[in-house]
Amino acid sequence: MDQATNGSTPASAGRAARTVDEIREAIVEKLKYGVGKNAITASAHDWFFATALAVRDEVVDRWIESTTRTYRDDDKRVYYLSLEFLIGRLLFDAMGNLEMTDTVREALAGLGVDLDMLKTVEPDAALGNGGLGRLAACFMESMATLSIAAYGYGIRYDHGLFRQRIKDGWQLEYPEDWLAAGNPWEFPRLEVAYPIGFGGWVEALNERDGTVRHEWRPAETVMAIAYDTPIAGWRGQHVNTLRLWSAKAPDPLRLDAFNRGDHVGAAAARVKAEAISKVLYPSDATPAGQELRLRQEFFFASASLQDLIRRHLNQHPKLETLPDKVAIQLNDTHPAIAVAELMRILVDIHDVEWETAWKMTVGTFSYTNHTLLPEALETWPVPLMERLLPRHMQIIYLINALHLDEMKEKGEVDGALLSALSIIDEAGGRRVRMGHLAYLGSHRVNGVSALHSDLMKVTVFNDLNRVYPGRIVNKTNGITFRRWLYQSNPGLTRLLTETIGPAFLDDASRLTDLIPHTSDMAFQQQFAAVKRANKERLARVILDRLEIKVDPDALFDVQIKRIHEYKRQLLNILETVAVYDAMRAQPTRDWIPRVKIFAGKAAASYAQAKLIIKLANDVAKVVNSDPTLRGKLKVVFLPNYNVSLAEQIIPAADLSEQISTAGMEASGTGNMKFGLNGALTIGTLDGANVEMKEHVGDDNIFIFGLTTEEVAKHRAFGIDSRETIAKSAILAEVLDAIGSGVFSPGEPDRYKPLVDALTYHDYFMVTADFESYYATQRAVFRKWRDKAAWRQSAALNTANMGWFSSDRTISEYAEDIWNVSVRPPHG
Ligand code: GPQ
Repeated sequence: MDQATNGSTPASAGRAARTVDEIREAIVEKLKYGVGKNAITASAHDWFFATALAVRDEVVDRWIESTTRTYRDDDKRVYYLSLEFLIGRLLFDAMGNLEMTDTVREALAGLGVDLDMLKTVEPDAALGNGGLGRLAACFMESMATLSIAAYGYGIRYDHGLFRQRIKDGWQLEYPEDWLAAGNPWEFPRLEVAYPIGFGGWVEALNERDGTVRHEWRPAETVMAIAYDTPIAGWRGQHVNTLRLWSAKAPDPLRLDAFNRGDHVGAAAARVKAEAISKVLYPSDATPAGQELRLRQEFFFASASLQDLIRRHLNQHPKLETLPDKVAIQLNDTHPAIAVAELMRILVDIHDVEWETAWKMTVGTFSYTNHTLLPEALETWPVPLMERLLPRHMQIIYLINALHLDEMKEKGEVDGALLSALSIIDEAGGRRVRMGHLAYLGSHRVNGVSALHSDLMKVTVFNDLNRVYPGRIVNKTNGITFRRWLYQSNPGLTRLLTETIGPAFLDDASRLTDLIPHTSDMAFQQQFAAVKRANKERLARVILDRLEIKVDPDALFDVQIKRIHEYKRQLLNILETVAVYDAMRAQPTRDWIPRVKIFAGKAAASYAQAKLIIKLANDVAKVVNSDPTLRGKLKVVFLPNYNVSLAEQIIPAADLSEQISTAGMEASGTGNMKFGLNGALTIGTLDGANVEMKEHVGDDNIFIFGLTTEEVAKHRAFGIDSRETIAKSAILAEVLDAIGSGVFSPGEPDRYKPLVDALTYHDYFMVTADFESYYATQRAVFRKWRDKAAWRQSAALNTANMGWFSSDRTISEYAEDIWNVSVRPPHG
């Protein structure tokens, strides 16, 4: 791919690129002195490690340069605080961005080692659940690409998102162990350690000048230890740091207990302290789980603030310049406690006067909201906050009192309005609304698509938006094209470079240069050949993993994402069953061969979502073994969905399913990845689908279903759908089949919870949208039959997806929110 980008071996950042011989030598040296092996004893993993270390050296040179430059130029720094970074594998990211993939491949080939085999050895860093975490990873890459001096701050979980196995169609969760064989990318900074307090009490000290100073005396302390991973931008022109915190007990052992023979008890305090960075998203089904989650949030927020303030004071005499030199982005409310923690640090530790401190805080923070779903909006019980973070609770009360006083002064006297504006939710047990805290503590609050940002203003933040107008802005999400096009689809990247030249590699908006070519038959054929090759590759993966044979000429219809009722995998399954019924009824019609591909994880405690996975697998079992279909329909559920699997599936997709209930998907980012790789979208007018439709044009996207307003009306009217079902013969037959055990022989009641939910309280409007979805799927087929029309639309999706580059998104954050300048990459 590097050769495709440039023709000759490129020289990044003004340095001479390493030759094949030099890289080979470097790898062999790393194998010997970094890993302690030689070519005879080395395993695949050893080769991976040696290669990663050799590549890492190249990154580190640029990393140190970038850090030095930032310091020298006194650049403003951006801190992205996120409880999730779903970064996936890093070897191809680093090699690709340093434009050394082909060189490394050749160097390894000379040693008899296959680079593509090494790729599969690297574990997937799954420090995130889904879109929110992957967005943070794309943003890290784009911030480096645009030479923004940025740090990612998060938690170094020992165990990322669980590994999913499908047994008899059911999801089983197993611990994931990404660090088991070591991590070549990280630099432990054991000396960068901050104490993080929990519990205890607050001491009020009377000062001589009559004021009162508060000092928090925590009962418990956990140390936060830094681990740094360099993140290189495109063409290696800038490298940033992802700093992840690991929890460590201040004392390794209670020696007295150990000597008494209590060998387990001696380690108890340590186990409790270190639980903080043990696992991503501990289940919050229990009070202990909830408390651990809050401890995680405070742990990483406090460590990050201590670290960035130390860095600021190292370089600047005054703390007051913080908002000029530092921007902190809160990725959802998970780090929102940082608002109170910064106030504590400023007021209690650095003696900054309250009002000044508050202005500094608001000037420094901004907050991104990623959902309107009420159950996902974080609130913490006041008693828990008081026990775990007593000083922060006081500070939150004071922020709230001053805020409500100001509102009263402005003439807001209505009790109901004031309680809506309050940080404390008084209804049903007192709770702290973290969204309100984040909103008040930020100068900008953003949504992640135009529709979502608009809805924020009329739903969750309706009242706050009225009293603080102009604070909410929109920043439609984006994806990094380096991973989601250049790396994952080298065939298409090569074709694009040959067709329109390499300008789009640095400036995604130049993809529109492709538009005139999309009607050219020869180009269409080349475009289709790339897709076909990607589909053959995916067909092999499916055969290897599931022993299911799929036809690469079939329409690959794909829905891959977290399993959730609002994302409506169920709607897709219902349509699959409808097609199955139709095929069985008329087996000799000229059915278009189709493969339905699903992948995704359900939260371990989400029973309904796990049942949807089981249904997809049960339908697959029945459909795939039915000889009357003659292979014209196949259903595939690929287990253990993760970033690497997405990289294999997306380039092979023809149809992208983005079918959430309108108003419920904040943005979606998978939708953009599919469009970029030349899949057509079937989707609702939800999240960023709305903007994708504007960019690709109505003829190149399949839109169906209720709009947000219609969903609201329907819900107000009632969600009993018996009448809707009765009106649709197809839907009635499908539900009857599922409800009577066609897919669960021997256990006809297995799917009763799903069928009942759809029939009596269809909150997600699956039945209401079924007919429209079914009809639109037929329109998909009509277009598919017209090869030229389909190919042109597919290519137009690629051509018009440039705006959805995360470089565009990050440029907007830089200008409107962070007030930093960007330096685009250049070849
Ligand atoms: N999102 Cl609140 C998550 O992945 N996890 C979360 O906890 C929340 C949101 C997603 C959201 O559902 C998608 O629509 C967005 O595209 C994505 O965040 C990034 O903004």
